[in-house]
Amino acid sequence: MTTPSSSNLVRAARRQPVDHTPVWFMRQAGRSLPEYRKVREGTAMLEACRTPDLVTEITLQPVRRHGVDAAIFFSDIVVPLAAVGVDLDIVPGTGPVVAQPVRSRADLDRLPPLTPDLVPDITESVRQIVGELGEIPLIGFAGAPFTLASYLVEGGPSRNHEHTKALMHGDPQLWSDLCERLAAISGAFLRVQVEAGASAVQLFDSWVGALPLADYERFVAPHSRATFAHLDGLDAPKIHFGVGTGELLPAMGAVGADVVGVDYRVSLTDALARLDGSYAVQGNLDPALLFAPWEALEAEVRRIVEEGRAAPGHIFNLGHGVLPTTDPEVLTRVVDLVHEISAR
Ligand code: 1CP
Repeated sequence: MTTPSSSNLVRAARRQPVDHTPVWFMRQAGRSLPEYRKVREGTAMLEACRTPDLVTEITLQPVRRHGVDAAIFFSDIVVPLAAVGVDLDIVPGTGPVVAQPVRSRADLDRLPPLTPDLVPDITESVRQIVGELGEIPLIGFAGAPFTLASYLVEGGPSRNHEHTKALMHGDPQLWSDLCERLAAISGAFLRVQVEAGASAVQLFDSWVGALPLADYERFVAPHSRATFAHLDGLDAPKIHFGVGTGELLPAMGAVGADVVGVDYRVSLTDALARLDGSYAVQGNLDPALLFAPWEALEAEVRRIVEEGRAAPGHIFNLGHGVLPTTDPEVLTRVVDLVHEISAR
């Protein structure tokens, strides 16, 4: 009998043999789905993330529709920050906006630890989802310290991360103390999800590709490692992903990941050479190619599945999230194609 922990997704993550290449999509739940837009009507994003029946429905929608090999928990990387009391909002069309940016030592007082009693709804949502999913695994997730810090320090989405980099280099001790708190918060958020039944986790360091390797090693890696260490003793493989991280792939694997996410700027073949066979990989179709004619898209999917055969484990995904205007029928067709051409 298949269980979530013996599913193709978990097996690929553990570099074990699979029946077919497992596939899921970052941001598979969300605005590309009419059924998502319908149930979200009239509910703000952060409120939706804290309402178990809504979280359950939205998490399951892409599984029902596309037949993907995993669900990803419907939430946001800033949910645990809001849960510890940070005054922030997710503004439609913009993203997370923080009322008072974190830039001084006194600001750290606004980042107390995340204890499970602050997020009973997360436990309830995960349990409910896992009950509905049966043999399909649920991926829990959190934001990595650098990416969370970038929202807190900048006050919102940022192109250049100038305040973040200025703080990192200008006051390394404050930076380190900030990231230590964020690692504890994110680590606790991951742990709550796994203890409630998530079968794997993904740590998103979406914007860390903005850093050179030396800065990554010095200012980021210890804190991402500390985040993953919160899962010690639990049996859930760890996926680590960021955008534009071609130069950082081995360093990102080394913080404790089982699977390294690869964006579309680096081929899986090149990524595998850089990773030296030590990790499974996830990726890496350019989300913009979902808008190309089917023949062109099909050729790319085939190429990626083919390149993934050389990996010790391959989870098919996009190189970043589904764009909101994507035709969801194309996503379903990609799932079917990946399953068909990778069947063993
Ligand atoms: O009202 C809405 O529908 C808001 C759009 C939206 C959605 C659907 C946001 C705001 N977040 C989410 C859900 C979400 N966020 C998921 C859902 C699960 C799934 O994949 O199906 C996940 C995994 C996230 C994680 C997240 N939030 C990341 C990491 C992933 C990535 O895309 O790199 C990041 C960077 C965020 C911040 C965020 N939240 C929302 C937006 C628009 C953004 C990005 C803003 C920016 O450009 O900085």
